[in-house]
Amino acid sequence: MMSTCTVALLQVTSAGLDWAANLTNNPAIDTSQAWSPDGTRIAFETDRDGDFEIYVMNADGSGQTNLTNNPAACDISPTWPPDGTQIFFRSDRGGERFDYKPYVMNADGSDVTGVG
Ligand SMILES: [Ca+2]
Repeated sequence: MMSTCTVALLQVTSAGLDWAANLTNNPAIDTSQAWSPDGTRIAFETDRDGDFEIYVMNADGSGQTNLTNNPAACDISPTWPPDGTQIFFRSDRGGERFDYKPYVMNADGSDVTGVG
């Protein structure tokens, strides 16, 4: 499935797609994987719902959870701060399509806040 978000994801690499496909076992594009600082969880972006969202899963691929759950925006590029309590990501939810701004949320997807 190619969503409109996909067109803007120039950073997607074939290596990243292969890696994510093996672990998530999902035909959608799963990429931008980011390990939590304690090595127990992996955040990633996926268009499996027809729109890019930030998901998190356990290191063995179990417990895949949609954190951003916002079908009106592209949510991409998750990263963890050193304490692992939050996830930073980029989203165009605040303005024009593909005008990505930085956001942060708790690691469970709550309290999404714009950064800067
Ligand atoms: Ca989204």
